[in-house]
Amino acid sequence: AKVKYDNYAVYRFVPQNEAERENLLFLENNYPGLIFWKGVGPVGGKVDIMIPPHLQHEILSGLQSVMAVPEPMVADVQQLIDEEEELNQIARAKAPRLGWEAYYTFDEIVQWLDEQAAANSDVASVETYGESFEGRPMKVIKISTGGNGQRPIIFIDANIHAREWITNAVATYIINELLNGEASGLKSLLNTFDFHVAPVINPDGYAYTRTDRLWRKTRSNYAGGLCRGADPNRNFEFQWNTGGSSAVCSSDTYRGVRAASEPEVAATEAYLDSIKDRVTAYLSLHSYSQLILIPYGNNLGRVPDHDNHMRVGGLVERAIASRYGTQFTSGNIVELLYVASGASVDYMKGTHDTTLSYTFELRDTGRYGFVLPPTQIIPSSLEFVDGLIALANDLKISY
Ligand code: VAL
Repeated sequence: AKVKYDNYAVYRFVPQNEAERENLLFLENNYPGLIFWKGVGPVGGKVDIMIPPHLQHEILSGLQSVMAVPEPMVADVQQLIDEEEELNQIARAKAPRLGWEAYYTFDEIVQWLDEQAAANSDVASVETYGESFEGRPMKVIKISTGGNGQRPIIFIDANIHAREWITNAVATYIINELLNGEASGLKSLLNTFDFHVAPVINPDGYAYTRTDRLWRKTRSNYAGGLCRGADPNRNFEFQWNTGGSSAVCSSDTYRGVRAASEPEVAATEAYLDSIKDRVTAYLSLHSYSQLILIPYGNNLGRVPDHDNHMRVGGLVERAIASRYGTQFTSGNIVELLYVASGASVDYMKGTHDTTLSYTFELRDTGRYGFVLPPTQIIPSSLEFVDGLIALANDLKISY
């Protein structure tokens, strides 16, 4: 049966001082019934907490005595989910084949990926580089118009977090533009770069979001099946378990029993290792918050080329805003969000010194959060492509 979120509400808190921050942190660490849409970061940072109806009185009246409690940002999460589902079904009835007016399932996405490679076999191929815990294929499409396997690679991963549906849709949009886009500014980048795009790197989690729309992690078994899954973006090898991840297997940020314990992470690391010297930009797609995030996510401070990441981030911000005015903000992960170790972007920066390594938090800023209506897929994709072109054009100067 589907997991339902009737009358679950999302509240946004902004701690004004360390004491308020500690209160929220206490909730994050001690109330497994709360689902943090956005975890606790610095004083002044937004914290979005989904509270089930049976806990609302207890949590809110407790908080009220120590800090301001706002109106809910989302009053009934199930209503958002139902609306998304309805829009999705209408769009799918009109266009059953994969497109960008609806969200598609894991099986549909990989089938489409294979079809694209077959139809464009002169420039594209799909590699199955691993298998998920439940046996689903880990697939990456590689697009290259020449250069004998020497060109620098722009690598895009998406949907490492299962509920962030917009990310696989933007990833397939990019693939489609690279292969079939007519007047697309993306296509000409293929004279300089190869693109490797892995649109769903958490296949089991994504499949499971058909049952639980807000599932985040993988689906491996822990504690004899009492817990399912680890957070794959807390499970990468570089400085694993150095802050911002949980040792509790039921937590949404559970780091796993060891680095790369998740087969999806081990396989992705191995694939990345095999192309490491050619990857010039690593872009990890997440949602939501409209951020362009710079490693590292643990508390070790700034990467040596932080300033270059900020400079390029600024170019990307402006390119994104030029389409609809959507505001993205660039900055370090810890500064703009929260501490998090074991992310894919840290792995690429820290282990392979990839020139540009970013996490993109796509739309929106919280009105819909993870449950972004499918009508926003095309605008999200168009503005992201504008940003991607700006990023690649800047990189191009060095090739
Ligand atoms: N937001 C991402 C996550 O929570 C990264 C940037 C840390 O995994």
